[in-house]
Amino acid sequence: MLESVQVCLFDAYGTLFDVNSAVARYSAALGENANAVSSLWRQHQLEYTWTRSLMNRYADFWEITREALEYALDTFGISADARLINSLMNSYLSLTSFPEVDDALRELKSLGLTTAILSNGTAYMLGEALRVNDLAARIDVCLSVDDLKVYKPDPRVYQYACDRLEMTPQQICYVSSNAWDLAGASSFGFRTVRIDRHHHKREYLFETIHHEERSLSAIPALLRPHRQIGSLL
Ligand code: LAC
Repeated sequence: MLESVQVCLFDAYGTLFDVNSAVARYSAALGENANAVSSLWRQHQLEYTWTRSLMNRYADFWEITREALEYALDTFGISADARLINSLMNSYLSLTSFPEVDDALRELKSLGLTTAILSNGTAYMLGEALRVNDLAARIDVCLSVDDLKVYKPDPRVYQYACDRLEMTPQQICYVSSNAWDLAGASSFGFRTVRIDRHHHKREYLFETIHHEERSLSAIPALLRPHRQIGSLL
């Protein structure tokens, strides 16, 4: 299924960047609920992307991320002074990338593949995350839903990637840790690789996922055989 792949297209948050790293830096200030805050923050951040898309009330991912953070802090009765909120939001701008990301991207590029991001994040958020992790040179194209004002998994988002990359869906290998995003990408027609870092159960079983791996480290080996065949032709 991966023979035709020319581009490795990555989801950003949760796939390249660890969304829990924002709160981890402030666990002392957040106390025993730090992990729960992080999880509720992420859950509501995503929920707001879906509800706002359905309601046709787009707000960019930065604004949505702040709304979800305020809700999560409020839920746990953490008095949210502006300083803590600003610190956590700034922390979200510099999320830590997962340890294997740099090497995996370098290997994919050495195979002659194009590396790209398709994310809900704004261009500024993505640019900062790449910059602080020293990954900017590893990504050829960085695409944000902000250009369309609608969130994943709306098929228009995946179509936008095809248009911008000038590729058919079959030429794109989409890599994500987010089940709902992978379902959208697979339904659209991309080749898909699920990164299951935390041993989550499969869901959206009506969609085909072409490969499942524990980390990005496995992806170059999936694509290398096809690149070698391609170069002999
Ligand atoms: C993204 C979120 C959904 O990067 O993880 O688009």
